Amino acid sequence: MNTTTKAASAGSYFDAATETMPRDALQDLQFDRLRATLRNAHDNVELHRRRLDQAGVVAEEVRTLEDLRRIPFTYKADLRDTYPFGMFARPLKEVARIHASSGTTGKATVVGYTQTDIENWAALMARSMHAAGARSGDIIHNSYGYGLFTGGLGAHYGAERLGATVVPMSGGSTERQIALIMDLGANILCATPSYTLAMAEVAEQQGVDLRKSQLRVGIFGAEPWSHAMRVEIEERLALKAIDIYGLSEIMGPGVACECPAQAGLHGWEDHFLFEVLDPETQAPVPEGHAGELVITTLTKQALPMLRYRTRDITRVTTERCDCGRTHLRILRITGRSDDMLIIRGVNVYPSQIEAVLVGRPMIAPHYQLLVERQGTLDHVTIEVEVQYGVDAQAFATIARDVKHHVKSMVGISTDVVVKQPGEIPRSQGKAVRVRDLRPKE
Ligand code: DLL
Repeated sequence: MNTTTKAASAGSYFDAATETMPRDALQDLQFDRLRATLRNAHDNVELHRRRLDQAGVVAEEVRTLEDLRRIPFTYKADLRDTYPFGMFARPLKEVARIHASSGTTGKATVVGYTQTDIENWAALMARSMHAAGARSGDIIHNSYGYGLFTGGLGAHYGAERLGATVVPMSGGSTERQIALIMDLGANILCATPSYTLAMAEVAEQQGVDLRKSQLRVGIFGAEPWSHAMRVEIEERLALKAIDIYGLSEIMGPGVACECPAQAGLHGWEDHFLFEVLDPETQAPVPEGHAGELVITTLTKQALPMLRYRTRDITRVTTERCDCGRTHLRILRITGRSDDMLIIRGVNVYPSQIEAVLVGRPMIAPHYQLLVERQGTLDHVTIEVEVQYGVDAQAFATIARDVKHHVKSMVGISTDVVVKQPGEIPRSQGKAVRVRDLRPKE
């Protein structure tokens, strides 16, 4: 019987034996599972076999971090090149479910799960939700999109496993969402942070005070969000806003999740091996320094991933958390390296600009960045929206204020366009923050 099953039969999703395991024991477990993963990948996936053989990596001999670093990387492009099922380590008759992420260019990335993968995923989502503060008996309103996106079904199975009552709402129909949150007495909200703010806005227009709902915890993720956004959400909904991370190539939501200490997301190291590397040199960065998160799956059957280059930029710490959990903490994902803008030599993530905008007087927490090429230089226009009731005479002052603060806090010169309430498109899932109009090279 594995530990998660034990936890399930005990009716609790705090699995102390696993979640507070001493780090050396955790590392031993990781290397045992890594060898099994390497065997699975080597024996069942052509692409992995070729690369591992070329690099001379033999599963049985991988025992140290140096050995780990000899394992070749896997990229999103590998999934596209082997579309749709070329990286599956199991025949389709053993694949119980498919998910896919659309991606901005070309083909979707298709991922697959055996029944055991789905059970592990549900258990990790239940663990994440429990860490966030959700409990058996809670009513969980799930606004993550159902369908090929992993958010909806991932949270759904986790909530059921936790022993909660799920309201499988999906995204959209915002007015109805709000009525159901109020009428059914949801305690936990699962949604993207941007859609949560869109819901808060509609609720205010309807004269509904979400602060008076039964909501206690929000489990928010699937997109980068700043501390300022967290403060805004916590104020407008009167709940504790918890950050959850995941990606379909690795599993879906529940790869990492915050506990109420809100001091980083516990990355579940019994199922995943995390590295933070300098994206250019590929060398490990010292603990606490920013780099690209690289993840190896340790228990996935249908789609084992070796050193997957997530493109997500973050920092990690292995210091023990106040909650007692020993699993490392991923500190807020700043953004994806693909989303990084280089504005006159300064590297900028949209979330850095968000941190300046959200919470500023007179503007609403909805924005878009327009990036254009002017001659040889990149140029950013920030589109912000005023709060309801702000007089048009204030627009020029707001624009000056935003421009000044972005310059002094992020270090880039921008143009600022101030828009009327409702003019910036609202998200129903992942927000589109950047409109990149630069010519494609
Ligand atoms: O977004 C899975 C998910 C669903 C996570 C619901 C959390 C909640 P994908 O669609 O494959 O999967 O997108 C994964 O989204 O590589 C990050 O760039 C970004 N992302 C996910 N969670 C966070 C987060 C889901 N908490 C990509 N903070 C990832 C910042 C996040 N970025």
